[in-house]
Amino acid sequence: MLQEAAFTKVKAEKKTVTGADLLLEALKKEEVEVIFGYPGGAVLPIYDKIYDCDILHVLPRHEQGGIHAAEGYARISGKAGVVIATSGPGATNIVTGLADAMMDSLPLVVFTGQVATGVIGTDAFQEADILGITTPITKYNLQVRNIEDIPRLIKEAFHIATTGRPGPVLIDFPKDIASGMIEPPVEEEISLPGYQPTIEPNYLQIRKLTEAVSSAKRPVILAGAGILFSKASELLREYVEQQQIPVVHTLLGLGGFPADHPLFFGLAGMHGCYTANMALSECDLLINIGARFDDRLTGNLKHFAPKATVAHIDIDPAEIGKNVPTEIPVVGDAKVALSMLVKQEGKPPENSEWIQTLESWQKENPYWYENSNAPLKPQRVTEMLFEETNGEGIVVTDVGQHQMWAAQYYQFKNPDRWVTSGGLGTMGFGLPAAIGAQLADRSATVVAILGDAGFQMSTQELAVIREMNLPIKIAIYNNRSLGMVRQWQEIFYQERYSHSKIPSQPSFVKLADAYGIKGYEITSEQEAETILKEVMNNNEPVLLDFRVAEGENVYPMIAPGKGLHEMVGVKK
Ligand SMILES: Cc1ncc(C[n+]2csc(CCOP(=O)(O)OP(=O)(O)O)c2C)c(N)n1
Repeated sequence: MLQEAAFTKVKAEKKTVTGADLLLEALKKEEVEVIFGYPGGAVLPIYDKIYDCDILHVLPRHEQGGIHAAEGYARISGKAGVVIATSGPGATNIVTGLADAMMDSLPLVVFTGQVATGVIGTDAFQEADILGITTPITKYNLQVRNIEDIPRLIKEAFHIATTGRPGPVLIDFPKDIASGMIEPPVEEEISLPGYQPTIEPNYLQIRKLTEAVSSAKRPVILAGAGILFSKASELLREYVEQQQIPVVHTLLGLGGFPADHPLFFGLAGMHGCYTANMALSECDLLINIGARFDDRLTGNLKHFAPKATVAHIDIDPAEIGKNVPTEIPVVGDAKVALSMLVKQEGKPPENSEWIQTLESWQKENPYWYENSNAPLKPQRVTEMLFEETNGEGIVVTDVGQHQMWAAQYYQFKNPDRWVTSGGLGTMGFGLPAAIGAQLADRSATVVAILGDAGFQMSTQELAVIREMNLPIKIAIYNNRSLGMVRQWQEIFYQERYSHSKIPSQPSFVKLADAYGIKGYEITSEQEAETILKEVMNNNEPVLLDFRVAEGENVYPMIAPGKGLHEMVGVKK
């Protein structure tokens, strides 16, 4: 008996680290600056270690807020956003954020607590099959089964999330794995033979593209978010200036090419500008760099780029030819592809007539709206926010009309200043994503442009803004309605406004006050001018409740089923 006790003691002395220790150690090795996490039973062993850990921990007031904040952080910092949620309801609360990050290729490493391995599958308290639930909406997910694997698995998770086409990775952590003790394991290298993204494109494809550019008369580059992920903005500019190729942007790509550049011809897609959509409709060579030809961009595929040879540069081979037949596929990193393209000896295209045509379209068919002092016009508010921030703010939006006005009227000069939920279109994204964006760049002026309805899907995160004193400028475009839904009902459902009007909104100023944040109700352009001057440059959060015109619509617009050339609401 005595001998056995002594043996147990020796063993106990050797067991020096827990699974949770290994997790936090691995996060430090990855140089994680911030964790967006919410505690609960299954992650208590991890939270007990977080108590002594010097990585900043942000407590959102809802797990969905936490994961959207991590997305905002990832988009601006270029690093993986880190999230922790407990098992069961904590884990299911982050599902929307995972789907959002998957759609918009945002790198996240998400840890969920899980019930102990011995009771998995028994419907134990707060058990949810989060691997089953999230398999289609994660780049990769796994459950830790052996404590000694933790350092390698976490290293692999960060590698997978941030390389190739970025995306969310989820690691499910059973409670006994987090609290179990072992001797510190030997550091293992990652080994992922099945995951080898192609970085350098095939040289022959680069040649083929160069030749196609030389012989094109009406080339256009469609620049997507891949430009931002691969940090290729400078090289894109160099290539465009060398070859004199006009550029249009996708919604998520905004800022990848400077909006004030003479070869920039605007945002394309459902609410894009006339010139960008006509450029895609009339071009003879379309070079897609890092965009995925989604339906909001292409409109009816039967009418999309009908006269063009299509080239597509993408790090994800699955995207090439998925929606649009592609004659020149180029698989690889956008920056590497552009660095190869600028070195090619290729004669620039003879396209001066094409550029003149685009310039005249741009002059004759700009975005337009009828301004008035009151009711305040949301387009004018966006222009004022642009002016007040010199076009250098970080703009984060929610989803709806305000999002489209932000994309149309805020002219991004620089990359990585734009955070929006593009693919999933997630209401409730904006406010928490602004928190993450501000944490990624403390010195930036962060403007959160939100609708009055989307704001109410995550108002609780005002508490984080106050607590951390983040000087976010919250601009609510308050049209007392689900504006984008109302617009569709007006145009496509004979003005039958089924549940899209909310005349009895609460006082957002009083709500802000309850959280200790100063708020203003703004009803005219004059008022907006005075208040913006007062608040935009101070170091405090503020809520601006812009009472904007209720019936304003976003134009131009491409109706579902129509081609890009069939825009309505274009200035004549
Ligand atoms: C979670 C979620 N639910 C529903 C929708 C559908 N939807 C898209 S835009 C919109 C209206 C948004 O209204 P608001 O936030 O006030 O913005 P506005 O369009 O008025 O600018 C709705 C309901 C969505 N995108 N996301």
